[in-house]
Order: sequence, then C-alpha cells, then structure tokens
Amino acid sequence: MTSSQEFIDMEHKYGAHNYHPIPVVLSKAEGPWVWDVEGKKYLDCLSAYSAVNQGHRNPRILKALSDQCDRLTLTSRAFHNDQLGPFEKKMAEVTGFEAFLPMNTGAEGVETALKCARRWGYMKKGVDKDKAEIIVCAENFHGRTITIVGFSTDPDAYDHHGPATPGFKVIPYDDTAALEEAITPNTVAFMVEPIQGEAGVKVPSEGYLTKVRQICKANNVLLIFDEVQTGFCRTGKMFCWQHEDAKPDIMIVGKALGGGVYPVSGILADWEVMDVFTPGTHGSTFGGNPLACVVASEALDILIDEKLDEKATELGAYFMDKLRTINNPDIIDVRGKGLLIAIEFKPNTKHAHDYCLELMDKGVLAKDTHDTTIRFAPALVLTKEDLDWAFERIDKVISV
Ligand code: IF1
Repeated sequence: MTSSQEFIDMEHKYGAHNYHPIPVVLSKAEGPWVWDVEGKKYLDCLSAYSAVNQGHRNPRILKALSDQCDRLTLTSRAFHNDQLGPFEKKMAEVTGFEAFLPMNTGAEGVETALKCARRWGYMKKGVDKDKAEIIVCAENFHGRTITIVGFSTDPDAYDHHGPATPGFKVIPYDDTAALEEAITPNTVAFMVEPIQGEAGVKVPSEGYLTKVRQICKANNVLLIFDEVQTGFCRTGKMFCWQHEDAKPDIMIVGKALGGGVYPVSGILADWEVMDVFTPGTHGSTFGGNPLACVVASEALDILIDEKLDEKATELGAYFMDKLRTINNPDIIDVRGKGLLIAIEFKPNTKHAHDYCLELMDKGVLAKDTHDTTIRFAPALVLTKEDLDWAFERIDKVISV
C-alpha cells in the first residue's frame, strides 16, 4: 500500500509547489470526520474552508448528485435545462434577492460582481467610460484571479503578478470614516467580507455592516458582500449580513453552496442591478449546469431542514467558551461568530503552524493563518460530543 509520505513525495515531484499543506493524506470522510490513508481518524476542523458545512458526503447531496448523473449533467447555457429555473427560483426565495447568476468558483463569483458593478456604474449611474472605481479593504481575501490579487494587500498574493488592474482603492477594514472619505463621484461599489476569513477571522465592530449599508445608499454606491466563506449558516445566520439586517446590493456566494462535492458559486441582486447583463456580456461553460443546480438545491434544503444556522450559533458559543478556558498566556484573543472561530497568539511566540502539526498528531485537523492564528471551522452537522472530543485534544496541545 502506498504510504502518506509516498503520496506527499509524488505531489512534490509532479505538482506545482503553490501550497504548503498540513502533512496528512486523506482518503475517506463522513460527516465531520476524515480518515488518512493509514486509517487514522481526524475531526476536520477546517471543512475545506467552510465549503463542507453540510458534512462530508452528505447522503442527501450524494443522492441528488447520483440521480441527476443518471439523467443529464451538462448542456452549456447555449440550451436551457430543466434544473436551472427551479434552482434560480429557490435561490431567490431563500436569499430574498430577485435574481441569481450562476458561476462555479468563488473567484468567478467575485469577478462577476465586479463586472456587474462596473456595468451598473456606466449604464445606470452615468460614470464616464473607464473611470469606474471600486473600493475594497486591506487584508481582503476574494480569490486568486489576476484582477483580484491586484487589489490584495498580501505580498504573497500580488507580488510578481502585476500590472494590477486599475480602478481599485484600498481602505482599512472596519473603518467607516475611511469609506466615506474614499468615495468619489466615480465610485460604483464597495466590496467587503462581513467577517474577514483569511485575515484571521476578523469580526468587525458591531454596527459596521449597518453603517456601510447606510453610507453606500447615501452615496449611490453599490454595496457588495462577499459571503463566499461566511455564507450558508457558518456564522449562525444563513448569511452573515443578517446579523445586522444589512442587505447588500450584490451578494457573492460559493463554497458551501456546492455541499462539499461540486463547485457552485454566483451572485444575487435585484433586477434593478442584475438587468445590466444582456446576452453575450457574461457567462461560463459550466455555470448553471444541471448537476450543479441539483447539488446546490439540496445543499440549501439541508441547511434549512437541519436548522444549521441555529446549530452553528449554539455549538459556536459552546465551543468558544471552552476555548477561552485554555490556559496559555500567549493567547491574546479567542473570537468568531457561529462556528467560524479563531485563537490568536502573541506575535513571535510558538508558530500557529506548529500547534496545527501537534493537533494533527492528536486527531484534530485545523489550519493556521498568518503565523499567529489557528482557525476552527468544523462541518455544521457535528455534535456537542464531537466538539468535546476535539476540545479535550486541543486543550492538551495548547494548554501550558
Ligand atoms: C485557497 C484563504 C479561506 C474566500 C472569499 C472568495 C474566495 C474565497 C471570502 C475565492 C476563498 C479560500 C480559497 C482557498 C483557501 C481559502 C481561504 F485562506 F485562502 F483565504 F477560506 F480563508 N471570497 N477562500 O474566502 O473562492 O475561488 O477559491 O472558490 O486555497 O485559495 P474560490
């Protein structure tokens, strides 16, 4: 049998070196649990960066996928299919937006939102040709395309990828005065994560989402929330903006919409904004394919039927309370919302990556970010007992 090390060596030899994974090779999963090729069991506390909220291999999603595989998988948008309309209708009903535009990956969803905002700027707001400005936040993470990395403030993301796409302005996160100052008559949109994920689960001050909603409205600027990571019950609400009832003009979704089996993303908006797209102005070979539609539709139903929003709220509060009892003077913060949680350590102390390696040995898979932070985001279908199991091990590793 091929060992974990042999698989890792093979990736190193034949694959591009654009990742530095935790050295575990997974081959099986169920619910919140995963197994490595040697048969060792782990609690997955990353859940593919919140793309597996419904749990690995959720049986309802697998059934929807397999039933649809027996009928029709891909048509392109050159023809209609019998799954897209019903799925778009469900998306509208669940989110409260009038229209949906399907894509595949989160980054494509973000690009779609940016195109939509620029089109709206030129076609509706009356901004002069090529003058549109979009405001984003420092420490953002919105994906990896050449335009998106061009407005990243992380050198790993933007270095050697220039020249950057013009038309973006960066302001500090959680700073409403900076937003007001940055807006000009050419500003078409402000795009922001309701909680910054990659930045280390940065939860903005209470009232921030409401305030940016007001500022954008007052200035005729579209508000775009990137809910790719925070959406679909992760933070205790179906969408994170619902904590403050700050409905954006454009919402970007991805990750958990695909139920952990298939990439499904897209944007939602009302017709007043969405009608800027006309035939030929945007699209995707795979976006809106029937397989994606049935998977995402089932993924939504599971979130609703199993009340995973309430579960994330309850279990998240329970878990965060437990994490706060860990005795380690290097911990400076335990924060999060729902089951999107981070422990932050003092800078220049033990590396968060080293904690993650020890956690892996004990059977808990978590991922560090920025040297000082460990993120915990297990599948929302786990039980209190699963969290107790994980906490016992986390406490052993981190407590001094
Ligand atoms: C990787 C991070 C998380 C996202 C938000 C759009 C996208 C993402 C808010 C793009 C993607 C991912 C991508 C993944 C790791 C992961 C990540 F650490 F890199 F930042 F989750 F925190 N908007 N996030 O978080 O979605 O195109 O990837 O489908 O390895 O790049 P995508």
